[in-house]
Amino acid sequence: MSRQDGFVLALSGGVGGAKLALGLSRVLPADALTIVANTGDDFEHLGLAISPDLDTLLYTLSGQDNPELGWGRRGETWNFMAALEALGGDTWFRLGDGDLATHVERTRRLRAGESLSAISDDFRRRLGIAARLLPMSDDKVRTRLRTEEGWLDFQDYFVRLRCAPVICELAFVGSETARPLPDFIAALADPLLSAVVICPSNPFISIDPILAVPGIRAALRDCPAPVVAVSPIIGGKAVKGPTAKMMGELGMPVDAATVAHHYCDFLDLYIADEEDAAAVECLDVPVVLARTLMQSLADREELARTVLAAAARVRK
Ligand code: FO1
Repeated sequence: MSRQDGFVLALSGGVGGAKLALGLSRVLPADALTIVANTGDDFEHLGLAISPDLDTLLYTLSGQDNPELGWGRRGETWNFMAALEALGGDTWFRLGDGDLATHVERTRRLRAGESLSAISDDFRRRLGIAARLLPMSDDKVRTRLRTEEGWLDFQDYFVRLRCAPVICELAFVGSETARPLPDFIAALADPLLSAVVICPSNPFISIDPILAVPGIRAALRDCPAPVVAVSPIIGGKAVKGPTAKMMGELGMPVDAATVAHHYCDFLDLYIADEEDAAAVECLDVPVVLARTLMQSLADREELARTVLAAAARVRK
């Protein structure tokens, strides 16, 4: 199968999303996968433009991801951090020596006037990644969280404060005027599109910023291809990160069904873990149960095959 026989569009953010994106990239033909990355986590730090979810996908899809941390590069050294610490610099957001090259070069090229999408496409080609990798927009969108201590920028909440503050509300600053990447919107209406896969990412901080870009939610509702989401919840808990904590703080039931409800206006199929069979049995949307915990490469590929086979059976 090549792109002429159909292609898959995956929406991803964070570590869980990147795992399934890798599985999809290994079971699909080289040019049959396009991945859209959340950029709401992006921020400027130490004068550098940092795009964590794009970088997690770049490193994961090129086999350079750091399996212990879930972010940054494998075999990383931390000389820059040590030297910065000695100078009294800000080291709460850890930048490895190899990872630093990504931020320095991206910042240089953005300042030279290149778009985030053009830089991302060049980086993925240089890293030997066949899948297309698109930011959700070339315009700046920044996730902010209103907590009991006031509004926080995303990385302050997620890294500096380790997701401890209780959240009341999220905002995606800049989303109202952000333009979706033309290739992203075009893909959603492309007759060759065979499925849209919403990866098992945190719905609030990784997928909602993508859905907040004007036109995306409507394009998903009108999409000719099946839209399939994979639950990021297993056994009523998040595999990693603050998804379950955020659900509780936002007054939602902490279970796999909550995510399906969150996407209900455009979802055609929900892939939930076998452990959550009871939680999802009354959903309006069709459900396929699967083993969704991805610990090995084989798990990533197996879940990708399950998702694609289930999507192929959806009748729109
Ligand atoms: N996450 C942390 O918990 N601590 C860090 O020091 C940290 C540094 C970091 C550097 C580059 C990068 O691309 C990601 C990094 N992350 C770190 C993860 C990042 O905050 C998250 O990956 C996303 O923003 C949410 O998934």
